Amino acid sequence: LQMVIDLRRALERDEFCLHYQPKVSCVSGEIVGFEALLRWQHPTLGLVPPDRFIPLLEDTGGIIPVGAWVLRQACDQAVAWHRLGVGTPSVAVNLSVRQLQQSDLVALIRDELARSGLDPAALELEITESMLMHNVEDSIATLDALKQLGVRISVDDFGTGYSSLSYLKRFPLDSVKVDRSFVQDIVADPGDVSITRAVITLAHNLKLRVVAEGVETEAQLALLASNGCDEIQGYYFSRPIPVAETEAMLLAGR
Ligand code: G
Ligand code: G
Ligand code: NA
Ligand code: MN
Repeated sequence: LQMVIDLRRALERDEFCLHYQPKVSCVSGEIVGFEALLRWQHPTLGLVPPDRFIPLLEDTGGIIPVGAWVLRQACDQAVAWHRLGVGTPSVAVNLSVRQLQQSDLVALIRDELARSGLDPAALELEITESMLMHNVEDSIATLDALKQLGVRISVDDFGTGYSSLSYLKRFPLDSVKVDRSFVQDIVADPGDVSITRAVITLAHNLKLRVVAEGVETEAQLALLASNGCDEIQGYYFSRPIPVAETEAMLLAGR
């Protein structure tokens, strides 16, 4: 597969970049952080969407060096945001299951924090619910070690797996991201409102913040905010955008 060959060279050819999507406080309306999302600018195919190449990176093990690159870029970018003097937005990095199993993951993250000088509390690691459940005891051990670095940990795509929130109590978590499949129909579907409200209540009882993903309309935002959701992410506020636009957005105070 030509794409696998191209993907192997993409890192050294500097073809990856990160786009960033803001997370916004439901209370203040301010940007509290950005999620880093990997993009591949292929020399002839153009911008390849992540769902076409991230599974390939995971299968080939390429996600280990690329994931390290993402982490480095994201830490440096968060330091750059802080230097703008407009608050302290956090940066969220997605981890793949391979990275979570990587024996030197904790050392890698510790080293990147030290190298970049980023406040560990400004780095958030997003781990999907299904990844956590893949190997529970190992996940707990790794997350405990990561947590000791002072970083924050978020459960991504929450609600799509089989775990219950009470089960999640075993992991040292800071927030849950309600999957966008629940947010999508929240205005029309009372069932999805009930689920989301229950998730928010339980998460708060466990001292976890709640982020809703995929918010596209004002009506969705209003419903989430009135039910106590802490933060939102989605096209309603902004699509994932290139670095230069994040800086302009922060400087504009929006
Ligand atoms: O914007 P979007 O199409 O970028 O992202 C698609 C999927 O790719 C999401 O599920 C997201 O979690 C995943 N993804 C994006 N960037 C990264 C990354 O840097 N590492 C990993 N492991 N997954 C990523
Ligand atoms: O799995 P993860 O939560 O990391 O996925 C993030 C993905 O969701 C990215 O592909 C991103 O582009 C996409 N996304 C972000 N906001 C919205 C939104 O409001 N609507 C839709 N449909 N997708 C979104
Ligand atoms: Na994510
Ligand atoms: Mn998600």
